[in-house]
Amino acid sequence: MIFDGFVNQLPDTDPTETQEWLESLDAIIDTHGKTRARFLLSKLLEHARESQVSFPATVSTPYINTIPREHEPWFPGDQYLEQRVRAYIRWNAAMMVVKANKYADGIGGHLSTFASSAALYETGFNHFFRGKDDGNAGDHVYFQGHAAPGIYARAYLEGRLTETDLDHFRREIGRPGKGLSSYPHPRLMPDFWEFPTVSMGLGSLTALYQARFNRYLHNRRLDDTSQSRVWAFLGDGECDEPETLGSISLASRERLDNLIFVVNCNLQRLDGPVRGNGKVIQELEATFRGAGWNVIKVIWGSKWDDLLAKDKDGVLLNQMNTTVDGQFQRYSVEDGNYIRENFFGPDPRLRSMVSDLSDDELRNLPRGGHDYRKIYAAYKAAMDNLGSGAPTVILAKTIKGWTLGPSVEGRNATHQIKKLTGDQLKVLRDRLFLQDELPDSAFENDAMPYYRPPEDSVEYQYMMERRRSLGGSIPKRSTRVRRPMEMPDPAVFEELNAGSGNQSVSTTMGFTRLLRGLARDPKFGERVVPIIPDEARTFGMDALFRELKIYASQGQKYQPVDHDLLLSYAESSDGQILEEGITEAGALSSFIAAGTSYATRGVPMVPFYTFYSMFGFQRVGDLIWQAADARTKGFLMGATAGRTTLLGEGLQHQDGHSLVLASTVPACLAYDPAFAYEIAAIIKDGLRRMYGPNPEDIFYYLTLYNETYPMPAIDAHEGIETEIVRGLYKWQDAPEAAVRATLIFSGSAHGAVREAAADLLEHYGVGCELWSATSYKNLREDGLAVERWNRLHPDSHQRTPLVADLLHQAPGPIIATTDFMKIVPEQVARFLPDKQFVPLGTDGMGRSDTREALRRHFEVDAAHVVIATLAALAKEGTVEPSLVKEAMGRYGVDGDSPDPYIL
Ligand SMILES: Cc1ncc(C[n+]2csc(CCOP(=O)(O)OP(=O)(O)O)c2C)c(N)n1
Ligand SMILES: [Mg+2]
Repeated sequence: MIFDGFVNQLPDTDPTETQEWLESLDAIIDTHGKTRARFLLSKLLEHARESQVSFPATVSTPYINTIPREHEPWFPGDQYLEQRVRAYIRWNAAMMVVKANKYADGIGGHLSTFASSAALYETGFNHFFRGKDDGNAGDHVYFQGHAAPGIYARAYLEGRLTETDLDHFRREIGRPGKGLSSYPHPRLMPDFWEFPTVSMGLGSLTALYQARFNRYLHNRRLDDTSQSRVWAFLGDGECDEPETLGSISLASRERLDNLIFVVNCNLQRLDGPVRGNGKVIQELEATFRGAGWNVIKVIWGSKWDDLLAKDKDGVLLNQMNTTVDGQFQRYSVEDGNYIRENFFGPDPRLRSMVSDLSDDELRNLPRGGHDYRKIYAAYKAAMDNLGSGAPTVILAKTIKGWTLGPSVEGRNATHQIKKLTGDQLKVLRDRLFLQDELPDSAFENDAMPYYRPPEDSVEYQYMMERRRSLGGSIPKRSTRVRRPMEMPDPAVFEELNAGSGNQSVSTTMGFTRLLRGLARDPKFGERVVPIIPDEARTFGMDALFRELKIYASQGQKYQPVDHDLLLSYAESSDGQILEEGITEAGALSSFIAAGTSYATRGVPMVPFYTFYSMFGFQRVGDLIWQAADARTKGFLMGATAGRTTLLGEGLQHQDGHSLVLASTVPACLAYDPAFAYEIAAIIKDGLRRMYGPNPEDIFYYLTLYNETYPMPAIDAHEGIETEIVRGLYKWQDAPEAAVRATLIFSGSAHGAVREAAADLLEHYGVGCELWSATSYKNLREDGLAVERWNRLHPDSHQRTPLVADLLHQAPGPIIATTDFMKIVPEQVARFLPDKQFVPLGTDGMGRSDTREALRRHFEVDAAHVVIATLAALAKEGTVEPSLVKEAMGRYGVDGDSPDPYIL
């Protein structure tokens, strides 16, 4: 179809020959019909490709297996033993969910996802997935989140988990690290799960970038990743998430033949069919093929091969091609007679094809995704694909809830079914041929038995031998360091401590300087991973292009337009910068891959991901949550921060709430530095906490502003760096004055606050003490911890929150000004009950205007700090209330101007 009208434009060098070919085709259509004509054309294309006649790939193929029976490799496993092991795992996976819901009604869990994908996983476990016990990093396997029970069930069979552990599926409290979390969560089971996947779409996206990051490490000669494959197991419903398919073209562009997606196409999602009126496998095939992937369809089990071989007229193929998924789902729940009448029935040629099959045989014609030989062939082809440059997707057709019995299998409600009655359990047992292992007596007194084969059984021995030969059990998370990292020379931070003298610079520029310094460090430098989503010029980071180079797996095949400039656009296959283009989701996935490299590869790396702060927590908040789950380390740098500092950009660019959102992520330390030396102290301490002795699995969020001003030098007294990182420190004592107040600033708000302090002294005789609040999040978390401790230790000496301790002697009312929402400083107000605490912030939606106008609009400029301070002093009775009015007059503030919060 893609050739419509295309050949017309090309000269025909031999029209007679062309005419002969066309007439031959017409003759075929007339005598043998369109099906035959289509077959011959496909054959021609196939032949052309074999003869190296390059031809654009067609995006879809018939609804049959990509790998024909005659090309299937020899299956090296023991089919019987694998089937037994699979039956045990199926049983235990179902049992743990059913049991969990019996003892805690409503606790949830999923039976049907794993039931449909057991063979997909087990073929991987027995023959492909590489572990880490041989000292290498192994494969990276992203398990479909809802299939977790099956993965636990195998770990139980292998002796990694006990029955008590299984009984604690979804009952984690009180068993730190030992309860079984609902889904793959490294945060909760740090020795087991490696990759969080359950927020649909994020597993596939992060897997893709993991495969890319492996290549980055390899090309930069930091780790040999050539043996590691990335396997990502996805649901077909999950493919509707934009994150799932949104980056697949990157995988082919980057030639990620180390990446294998396995899509479990059970044709159902939670509520019902994924594509009742269409064919999801065909749709996905076209999408992935169009994006340059190697697509392997595993649709039909072996028993269909005989039928297809008999399909001389193409009627079966036609029926396969034209039956929609909703109807296939119907066939999965109906008996053999229904299938005979409706699928094979309408056409006598089709009907006769299956005349020798009984109804039961018809009903049991398996889907390809339940046929281990077909799966093995597909996985092997994906492995052999290494070197082709194309990533592989395996589209495996399955039945949701397979083997779980007629009340569950293929039902629309199957995803939500969590309970099975005693009778249903016996049906499952019989279906899995476990009568010997689990006789009726095993179910007496409502018992719910697990089954584990004895260690001297051939099944157990076989299963363990398979894993041993593949490098040990998985999933297994390890923090064993394979390539230790050295910390940077502390001198690199000194430069920022000196300040900028009279030169006006921004904190963004200060950070860029530090980043360059860190990357230049002879030992530590190679571990720095600067990540930017097409915004380097905005942040003034383009200066790093030439020096650090942009990572480009293919190198630079062109002469850049700015080649003669000092700061030209320089790409290189061993470049250090990940210039991601316009994809915050992709950039964050790189952040996760780099920031978990200490565990996934045993090679600590330090990502610095710098982005438009508005397009961070707000845009890709779920990925940031996932980063926390994955125990990612590194620095998120929210540049162009603030709702008034970023002038002119307006409503959808000016960020006044990323710090609020950051406060929702426990593993994230959030800072709002005002000065370059604060950034230096925070990053220095962050590196120590994340990568030093006793490392913590945390990451940092720092705001960076683009407003320039002379950076003050650090007040280099003993302990200043500790004061900065704890969240609040005194920046300037109050001058001698009769009336005094305390002004706190953070980030770019320091300008208005310092100006206000000067005005307050000059015009109103108020002396202000100035404090810099680098992290209200830290202060609040400390306050909450102290409050909790006091509540639970009523007999002990009661502790004081840090913020109360620090501000104990701060004079007068406290006015806290931020370029973020008022709720940011307000986080600590409750811990200062004896103080009048007035937050000034930028609540409301953004506007396009100058900094000055914006600060006046949001009432965070010097005038409003003065007014708020005088109002608070008046409330305390320290100054005359009339002073407030006087100040409003001085600054031209209209008391009846609209509230900026109003839309
Ligand atoms: C982002 C997100 N949205 C919704 C859900 C809730 N959810 C869990 S499983 C599921 C259906 C999954 O269907 P599919 O991807 O086809 O997987 P299957 O279980 O059929 O293999 C949904 C909607 C989720 N986990 N993540
Ligand atoms: Mg599905």
